[in-house]
Amino acid sequence: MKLNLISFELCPYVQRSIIVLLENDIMHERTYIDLSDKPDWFKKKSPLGKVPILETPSGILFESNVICEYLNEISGSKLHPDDSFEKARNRSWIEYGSGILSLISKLYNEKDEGLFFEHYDEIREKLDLVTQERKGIYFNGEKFMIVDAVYATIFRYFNVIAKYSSLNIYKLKPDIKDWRNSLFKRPSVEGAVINDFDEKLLGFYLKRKSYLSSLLKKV
Ligand SMILES: N[C@@H](CCC(=O)N[C@@H](CS)C(=O)NCC(=O)O)C(=O)O
Repeated sequence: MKLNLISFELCPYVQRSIIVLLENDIMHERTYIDLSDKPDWFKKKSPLGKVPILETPSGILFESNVICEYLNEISGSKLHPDDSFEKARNRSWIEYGSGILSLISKLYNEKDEGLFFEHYDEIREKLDLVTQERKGIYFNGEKFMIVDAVYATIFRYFNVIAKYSSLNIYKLKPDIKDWRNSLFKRPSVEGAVINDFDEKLLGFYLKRKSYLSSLLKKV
């Protein structure tokens, strides 16, 4: 079955889909587009004008959660717990992760120092809370699942901030750091982004001319 994921290099929702593709060894192609210059063919294919979209022989799918669920289902459903309550609980925390992604965009656009640290503390508290739900090296224990893919993409933002500034969200939070470290040992997580992702995300952060931009410098 031929699958093509329409992608954007820096998108965390694309990354979660790629992680699920890689975890399931699903053969696929990826077509990267520039969101600031969307091709006409993309506008016709994507009902929301957003990535990711998944082209399948049966048609187009959009919304990363739906794409991840579909990819998981066609591969034996191993990236969700079997138990209905646990599966629903995972989905709850996946939604929570998407909420954190919205806060992250507030964070990198914020110009005011005080408000920046308000967003930062809110994100740190939320990450602390979800980390307390973790039952082992991964969210559900010893098995990596979709919920882990979602948080890996969140941690990647803070890895880059810690690399290019003195702001390190993991410093006072060893549990969050442990989860991050377990996730970044997975080839799927490593392989979900382009080689020069860190530099490109740094460039994206710097362009915002926000408070975060002022903290970052190239090393
Ligand atoms: N809820 C959507 C969110 C996807 C999303 O926001 N994608 C962003 C890139 S990360 C996008 O395509 N934005 C459109 C734009 O920038 O014009 C999903 O989970 O797939």
